[in-house]
Amino acid sequence: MFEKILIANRGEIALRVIRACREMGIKSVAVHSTADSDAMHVRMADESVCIGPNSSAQSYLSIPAIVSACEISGAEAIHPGYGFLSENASFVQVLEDHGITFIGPTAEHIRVMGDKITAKETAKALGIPVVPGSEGGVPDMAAALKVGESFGYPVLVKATAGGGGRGMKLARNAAELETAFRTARSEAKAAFGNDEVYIEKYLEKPRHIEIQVFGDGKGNAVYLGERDCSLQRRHQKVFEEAPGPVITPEQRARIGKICADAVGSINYIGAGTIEFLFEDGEFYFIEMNTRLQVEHPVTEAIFGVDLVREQIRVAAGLPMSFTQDELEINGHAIEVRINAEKIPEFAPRPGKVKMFHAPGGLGVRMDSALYGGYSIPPYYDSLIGKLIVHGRDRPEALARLRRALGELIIDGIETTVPLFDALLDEPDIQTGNYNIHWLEKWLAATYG
Ligand code: MV4
Repeated sequence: MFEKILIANRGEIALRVIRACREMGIKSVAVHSTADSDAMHVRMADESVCIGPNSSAQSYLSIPAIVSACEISGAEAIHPGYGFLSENASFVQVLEDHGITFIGPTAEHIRVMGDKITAKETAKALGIPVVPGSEGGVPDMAAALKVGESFGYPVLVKATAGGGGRGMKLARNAAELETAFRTARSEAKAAFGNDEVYIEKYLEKPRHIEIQVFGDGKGNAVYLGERDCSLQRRHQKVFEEAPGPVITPEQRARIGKICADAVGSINYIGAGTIEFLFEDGEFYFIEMNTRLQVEHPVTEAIFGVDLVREQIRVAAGLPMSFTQDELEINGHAIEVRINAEKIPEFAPRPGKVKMFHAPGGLGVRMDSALYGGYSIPPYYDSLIGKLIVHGRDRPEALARLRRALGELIIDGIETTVPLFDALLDEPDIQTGNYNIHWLEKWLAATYG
């Protein structure tokens, strides 16, 4: 096992990894920008290294700065958290060249899944159901119109280099497709330096269901159920739950086995998430994320596993500490993302936190790097905490969420907490009756 791990991240996820290290008897090294000298992850780690100025590009995204910090501190492995360098194949390649272990998948698996066409082709070849659409990239307008003709409208034009909703254009007929194809191409060229696009049948009212998978890199892999992350605003998740409120045990077992067999067959190592659109009882692959996700705690809650500990174990060449047969769902978990933002615009509101009090009690987990007197810097993501509740069933989890939100105190800044108080009053949220469009529609109806 590693003696020392460097965490190439900040905020709550850096704390999450430090905590796993400490329980495993592994020393932790924090890295930080000058803006983060007083950040909690620096205080909580065993050691820390300043890696650059405020901007992410010169600190948390700087490969040379992070590799130097790793060599200076003598850490043998790097955990990337989520975001930043977590899905950067060249970073993983550089670490390999320096004899540093990346706690995550191989550069090759990251590369394949980072290109949305190769990801979809790979998924399809591995037996995962995909959204009907073009075979790979669509080279020109004539080919685009042919796809529209054969699958029927509406269709969605997506950028190969996109993902997370960036560079998508909807077309409800051939005339719209002419515009959509052209603009998708030029926007993709401008945003990603790659104008390749592909086309899919547009699903009107799906849910976003993602399957958590985990592999040991030696052909063994498991699935840990699904998360329903349909409640999003501008492709940012807001509220996530596990299990999915409308997924049956049979649907879960079927898609889960397909996903676990797929990642096992490619010797996938570590945590992965296979994202699907779910409509009328069918799953349609859209993307795979080759990292630990923000919302991983809801899966940890219902399965009683520590996913970061498992990531570290398999990176060190050890087996996973459970088999598929030992994994059983226990109750229901919900996560809400607390952002330093003013609703309803979701405008960033960094600033000084005068007082912070985290809720507690049975079935409550607060992952946050806040403390009273902390100044949230304006340079990074506005996520400042995740409140995760766990109950024996969904109604109990919802009641616990309302109770925990009542105990939470974040004074001095505006946050998304009032949004969750309002959401909990909604019958559709209470019954789980929502899809990927529900939140945006509700925000428009509620706040204008
Ligand atoms: C789709 C879709 C409908 N049909 N693909 C948006 C983010 C990216 N990961 C995939 N996205 C979508 N792809 C087809 N063929 C609708 C969306 C979509 C969406 C998906 C998940 C969660 C929220 C969403 C909000 C708008 C659109």
